[in-house]
Amino acid sequence: MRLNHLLAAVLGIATALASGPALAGVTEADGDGDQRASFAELTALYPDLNKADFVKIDADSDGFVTDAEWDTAVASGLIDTPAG
Ligand SMILES: [Ca+2]
Ligand SMILES: [Ca+2]
Repeated sequence: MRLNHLLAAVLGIATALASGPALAGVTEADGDGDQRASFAELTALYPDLNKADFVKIDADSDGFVTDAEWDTAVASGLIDTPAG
């Protein structure tokens, strides 16, 4: 059904818009859609990110960064957000 595809696309855009203003962060980096960003996914988007910083961002040390962890890291100044 075409309509379902269109609806899914619209919902996807709405979700992306609602996820935050300046910084998409985890959502943008999440290549496999599991709502978490692995080190590989994050470095694909932020090549300057090093493992030490990733470990700091990954507050519960499960090897993935969630939106909450990312927001906390941004709020605490751990992540240098790109200017703009
Ligand atoms: Ca992912
Ligand atoms: Ca984590």
